Amino acid sequence: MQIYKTAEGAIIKKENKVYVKEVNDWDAFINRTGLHKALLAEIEELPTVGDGQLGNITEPPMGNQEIWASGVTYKRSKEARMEESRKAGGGSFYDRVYDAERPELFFKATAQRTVGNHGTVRIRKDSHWDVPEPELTLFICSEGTIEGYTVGNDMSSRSIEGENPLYLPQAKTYEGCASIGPCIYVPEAPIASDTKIAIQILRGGTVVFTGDIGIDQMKRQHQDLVDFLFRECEFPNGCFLMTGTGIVPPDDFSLQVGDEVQITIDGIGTLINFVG
Ligand code: DO4
Ligand code: MG
Repeated sequence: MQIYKTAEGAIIKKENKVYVKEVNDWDAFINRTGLHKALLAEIEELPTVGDGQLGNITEPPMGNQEIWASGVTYKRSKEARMEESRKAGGGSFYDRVYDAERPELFFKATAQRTVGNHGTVRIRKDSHWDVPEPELTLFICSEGTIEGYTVGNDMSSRSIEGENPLYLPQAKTYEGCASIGPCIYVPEAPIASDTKIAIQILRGGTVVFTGDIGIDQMKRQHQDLVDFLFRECEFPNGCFLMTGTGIVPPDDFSLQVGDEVQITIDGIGTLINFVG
């Protein structure tokens, strides 16, 4: 099942049927343990509509949740970051966190700094080397259980993070630094381990970068990341957690204003963003 957020409430898609539901409180609507089961019971009563409008939905599927992110969970991320920070002496920190029991977790964004499908993500004006990071993103309810999945774009400044790893919060968090959407995928069982993440970057209509990776290449388990995040933080509305990137473009690539970023994850859909 997929749930989309609209100005009026929610659109719920189950197989080839599309249901509409008035929702006044999105936080309460998604923050439920056993969300799949609860939605199954609710859709019985709901009117159905055509699926024509799904592609036009632009709201990120979030309310007052925070977005957190995990880092260096794929080998490619470890290697790219060791290389970009070598001159600054940061090389071995990424290596060590990749192998450590404690994962790298960082605060990414509030709703104010997040856009949805077809929204404009930004590159910082004081950065000259920027990439999107395509990441499977978990929705976790306040009880700490994974209830759904969405597509995430963890926009990152490689020049700022590479200058000094202590600049990570500035490389990662600024206006328009994150995108999630187009919906929350709420499966009956955890997402399939053969799920693929794919990215395409277009410049003036021409593809300038493509990449893909399977989520089975991730070093850590989703629930382990969640357990660390919930050790000393409470999330009264639940939260989103980006699970890290396994795709980093080559070092001579940087995003430019006007680029279009398309990230697709099996079962969820495609998140399209423009770079501003
Ligand atoms: O270590 C810095 C950030 C890592 C990250 O965002 C990722 O691996 O996706
Ligand atoms: Mg990332």
